Amino acid sequence: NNIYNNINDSILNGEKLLAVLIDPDKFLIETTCRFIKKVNTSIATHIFVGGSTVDVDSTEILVTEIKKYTNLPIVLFPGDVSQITDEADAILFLSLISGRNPEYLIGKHVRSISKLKNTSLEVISTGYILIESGKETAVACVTDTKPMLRNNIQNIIDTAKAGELLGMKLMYLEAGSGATVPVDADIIPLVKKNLKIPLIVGGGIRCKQQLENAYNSGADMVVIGTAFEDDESFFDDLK
Ligand code: 1GP
Repeated sequence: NNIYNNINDSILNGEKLLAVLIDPDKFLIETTCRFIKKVNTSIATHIFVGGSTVDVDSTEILVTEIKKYTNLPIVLFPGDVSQITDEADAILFLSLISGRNPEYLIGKHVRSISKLKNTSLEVISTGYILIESGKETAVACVTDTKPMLRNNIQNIIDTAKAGELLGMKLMYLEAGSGATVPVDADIIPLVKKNLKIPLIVGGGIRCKQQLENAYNSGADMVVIGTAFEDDESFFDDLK
């Protein structure tokens, strides 16, 4: 349980964590060396790999390539069973607890076991909560679920707590990749206050101020993908 334990240790030491999300579907493999060198010299602590729709095998090919250039932990953030590869260090075993689609609550998980049991991946049970963000995101579309309403904060708090009581080890508040607005800074502290497990926040974070807002409101880890994909100089802005 190295990766999970390290996350907890970092939080106990008052550190904030940043995961760079690489979506194999949007990433040019030829740019891996240059991109990962940027990641290595940035404040990033983790590399997440995954996406809502990814070609079979492209995750494994990309993770193998990324590993050549970094010692940072590589964590799968899979949208589907086909994205599981033993080349990574860990997998967020995500259950989309904001939705009511059984496939994303437990269905795909059952089908992943024949693959997972043959890997040495560290499996980290993660509650995944999609929150409305101003436009329909790929994750809502692919999972055929509705995001939780931003103004129904008590429902979001209770959903996160229910996930924790079910034994989930991380809780992830997601606005969706490329979201117009990130998860509301009013929601994050209220969810955090009610949880004992680490809180991840992602979706729509595009500038240093939004990153700091998420940390200051209680996010232990922030996930950023699109802003780095669009402009690699964002790594330098965060120094
Ligand atoms: C998506 O939370 C992640 O699952 C990252 O979102 O691409 O908007 O940074 P962005």
